[in-house]
Amino acid sequence: MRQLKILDSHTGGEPTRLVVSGLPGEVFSGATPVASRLALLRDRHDWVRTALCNEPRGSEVMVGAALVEPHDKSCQAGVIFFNNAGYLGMCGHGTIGLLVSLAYAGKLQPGTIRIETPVGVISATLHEDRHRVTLANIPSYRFKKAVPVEVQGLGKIHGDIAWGGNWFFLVSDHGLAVEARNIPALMAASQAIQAQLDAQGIQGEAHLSGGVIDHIELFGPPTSPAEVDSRSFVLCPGAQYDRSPCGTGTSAKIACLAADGKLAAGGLWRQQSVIGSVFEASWQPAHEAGKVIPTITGSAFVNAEVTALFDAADPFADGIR
Ligand code: PYC
Repeated sequence: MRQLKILDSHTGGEPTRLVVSGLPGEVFSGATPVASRLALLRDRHDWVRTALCNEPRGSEVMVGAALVEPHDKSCQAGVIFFNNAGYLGMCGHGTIGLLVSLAYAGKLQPGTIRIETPVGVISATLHEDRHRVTLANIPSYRFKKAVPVEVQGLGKIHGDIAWGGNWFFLVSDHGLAVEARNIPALMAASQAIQAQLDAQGIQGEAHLSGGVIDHIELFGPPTSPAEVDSRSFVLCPGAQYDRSPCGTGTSAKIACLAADGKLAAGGLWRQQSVIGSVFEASWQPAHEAGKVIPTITGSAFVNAEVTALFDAADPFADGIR
């Protein structure tokens, strides 16, 4: 019987389901770059994603992570992230979950490792408490500022288009309270914005993940300005919202703050999620002009160690597709 060994964790409330063994050999093997193995996973072995992120074993809130050998010899690990809708370029909360899960499994000691992702090499540091992780993301940047979009129910809103490992549309003038009790309205508004971006062909740069903007961020004032700088709701692909402040989304935010001169290199930004969890963020200049290297710090906790079983007689062993 096919089996996948899994460690589940959550980072600020957002789950990560890490496949630690059982992947198809051609996906796991470091013979080719991680970016090309994302294509192999998607085109030949998509059952891994659907089995873990779709019902009945998973759900639309689940983010999966396939731990693979790196091809880049400077790296100690490779990872491919996915969810119920498809594949992600990078995932910040998932990287934090990855390191904490590896530590739980006895495969990682506190310290820094380099990780090959489909969109570039990142580094990540496991702190001494084995829950806290700081990741240095891929070069992030703002592509366009204050793009106007007419959205039914919201009127004319404006969004920045920024890359933080996925493409984001960052909106502040939506007029909604960014609070947990308002999640249904935030979902509806962000999905309406997403639909307009799709309808009008508003995109990021095509050479990065095809340019498709598939994350919408709605910002609001923090509940406690002494403790955090901003609160956000993040719509992810697959019609779910991020329970964490979203690592790649916070990277996109940092890139916009840096571009606007609102956050100096090395300055601290505390981004709060709609459910109240917090990432601490900062940035350093990247080698490429106009880009920054965001650093994101958060904590994760392992909450299940599971063997996924695939009974040949089960019509939904690979998930409901
Ligand atoms: O933390 O980068 C992130 C993320 C992306 C999608 C869900 N979480």
